[in-house]
Amino acid sequence: MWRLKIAEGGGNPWLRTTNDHVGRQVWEFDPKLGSPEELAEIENVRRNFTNNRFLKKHSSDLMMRIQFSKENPSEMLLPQVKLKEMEDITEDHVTTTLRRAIRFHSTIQAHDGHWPGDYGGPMFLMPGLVITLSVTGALNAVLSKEHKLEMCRYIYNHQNRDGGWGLHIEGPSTMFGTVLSYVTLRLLGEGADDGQGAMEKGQKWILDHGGATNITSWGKMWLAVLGVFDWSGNNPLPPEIWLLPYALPFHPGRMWCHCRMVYLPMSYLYGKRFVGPMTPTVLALRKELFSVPYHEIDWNKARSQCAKEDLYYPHPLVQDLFWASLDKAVEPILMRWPAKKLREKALRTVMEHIHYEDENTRYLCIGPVNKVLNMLCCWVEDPNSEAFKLHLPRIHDYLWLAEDGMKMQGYNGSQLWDTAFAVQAIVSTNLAEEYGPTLKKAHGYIKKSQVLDDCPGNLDSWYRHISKGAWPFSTADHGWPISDCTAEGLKAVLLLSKLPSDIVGEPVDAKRLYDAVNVILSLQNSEGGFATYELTRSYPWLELLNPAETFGDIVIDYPYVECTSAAIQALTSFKKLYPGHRGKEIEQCIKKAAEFIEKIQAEDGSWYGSWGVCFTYGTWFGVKGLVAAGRNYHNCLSIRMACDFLLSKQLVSGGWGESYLSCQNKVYSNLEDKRSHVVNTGWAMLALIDAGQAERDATPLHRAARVLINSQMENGDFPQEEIMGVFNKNCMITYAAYRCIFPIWALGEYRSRVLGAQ
Ligand code: LAN
Repeated sequence: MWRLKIAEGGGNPWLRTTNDHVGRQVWEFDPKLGSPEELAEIENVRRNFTNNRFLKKHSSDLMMRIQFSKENPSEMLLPQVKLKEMEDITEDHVTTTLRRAIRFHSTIQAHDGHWPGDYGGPMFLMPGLVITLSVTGALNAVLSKEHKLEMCRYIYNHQNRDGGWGLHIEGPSTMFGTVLSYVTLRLLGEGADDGQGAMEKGQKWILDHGGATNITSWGKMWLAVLGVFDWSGNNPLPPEIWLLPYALPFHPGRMWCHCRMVYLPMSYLYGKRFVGPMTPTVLALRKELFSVPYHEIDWNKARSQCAKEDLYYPHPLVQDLFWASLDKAVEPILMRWPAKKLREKALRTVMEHIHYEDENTRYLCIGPVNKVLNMLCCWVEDPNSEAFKLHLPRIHDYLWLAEDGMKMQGYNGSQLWDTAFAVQAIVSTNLAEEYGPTLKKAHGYIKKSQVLDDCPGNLDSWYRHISKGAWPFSTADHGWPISDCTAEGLKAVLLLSKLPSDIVGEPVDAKRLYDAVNVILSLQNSEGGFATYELTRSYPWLELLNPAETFGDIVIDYPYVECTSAAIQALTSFKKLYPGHRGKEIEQCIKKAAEFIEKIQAEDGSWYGSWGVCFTYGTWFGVKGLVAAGRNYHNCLSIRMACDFLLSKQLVSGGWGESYLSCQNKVYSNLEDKRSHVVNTGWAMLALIDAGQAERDATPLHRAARVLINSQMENGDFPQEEIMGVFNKNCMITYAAYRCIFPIWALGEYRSRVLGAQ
């Protein structure tokens, strides 16, 4: 049976850690575990998922729930509340729902204090891992047959009816998703003819849509590495770009760190034209993926081809001209003596940056894409290197198991983020003292996850911002500082510091809070907004050079409403408790940040959320930031407009339900059949409560609270509905903990601020 292990390194000498692996979550298979009943229960949830997979594309994180319900059985359950149509909500209804919800949520807290959970969603991540493991010959050493079985299960479970696969689990089929999923299944041992028709349907989708020459640029790169696409069919990514002066606006050091960190190893592989070993599967794939014989493919044309299903950000003409000139004029020179010397130097520089990133994330790397690319580069540099060995055990940090199978996650987890939110949600209910042990453990997790030092060396030469005092999104070992994670972490510990320490544990040292404040202040851009990990270092026109057809807004780190609002909220809470520390600067910062938020509000009163779906998320942050900065319904037009906007989107049912299409199209879109969603309903309620809706007309809040109360399931959990996270405008990502956190938080505020319960 599979087991989720928390905060363990298993004594592996190739695992580095700064804090005893706190936050680490790894699934391991132990054939000795599991009674026949337990195994039958697991089979049952798997079967249910598969049978309903076209109706409900999102799994419900049941493997973890089954395990935790055994490890932390919940005490007596209070009776479930179901409100009848005409029945008024009483404080009792809300309190009972909250107690049941928090009790349930406490049973899925890990012993190190964080809330583990599924952070899957994108379908293009696992292929990179499997291709890397295949070409380095490490596939069988890293993945057991149970791993492979679960990975195949996952891919089959997410095949669309038309035979293709999407960019993410809920998306329509794309060439990127389909070719990479198909290739992954083949590398995991599936035949082109699997006997069930799934592989044939996948192949048919590919050929019907013009074959794999139509895959996106990232797909072309992966296929080239595997040996099923010629490197000349890829646009050039010369590593020499790293040798240019930083003053140039397109220097990679100025790019968004995720973009920079992905193109760094890609430029190494391109510069080397690395191709893995020819195997029978590789040769077979050359036949399966294209509609013309492999040797007849026009690679020069292939460079700029892309299926229309994949085109979210079509290359502007200037970009294609740029690639053509690099390909025809620059690259041929760089490949020959004497410029070849420069190439060698550039490749060495690139490798130095790769090693620096590996070392400073304990081989987790900033994300799943550069994790596997860096690992591959380390192997290409030296197959027997220590670096490669250090990479291997960290693969498991990215793999998650649910009833739909094993997936690769978008990060090594969302540990700190979910824990900081869960704390705020529980404290909002005014029932915090009933949940001392849960809060104390969570407090411990947040304390142990703060980043205590900057990266080593001269930060400028590594293009790194300071980290000391920051909170990461996942674990301290990952260690990349993020503006809003720092802010949410700080908000959570400040809230906890106001509760009795014998209940929630000792507060964080003031010195450490000052460090966090320092990080936040250092991340404000001159126009007042906050980006994600770093300051905005270049201009939006650089997006013209975004080569990734499936993603928007990836080239630079833009300021966002979420990050800016979180910074304001954290700084205002801090200022109240520590008025003497950098008071003037903090005040200035908040003022400019609030003005920025007002400036980026849309005409209809909404804010576009870039990291959650979408206008309900953005508007929650917009309102919350402005209210924290001292504005209110009466003195601020922005807040009034935001309330009108949210109220205009409330569904007849009383809830809100927003589709991922909002993100792509930047137009508010309801879920199909106008279904409501507990997470959107939570966000909208939180925004309205913050904006003082209760004083004007509490009816919309009562109606929304009713939806949340009635959605609660028998065991206190809430249902997993549609996917609620997003990145780069077009790719969705799972936030499994949100379905508990936001109903608790919204009902918590509703209880304490609308019903006025103490
Ligand atoms: C994340 C996860 C966390 C998220 C929040 C903190 C929630 C947000 O408020 C700021 C942006 C941030 C840090 C974020 C950025 C984009 C990430 C890193 C991700 C959504 C997780 C995965 C995604 C990453 C880019 C996926 C890899 C794909 C590439 C296109 C490189």
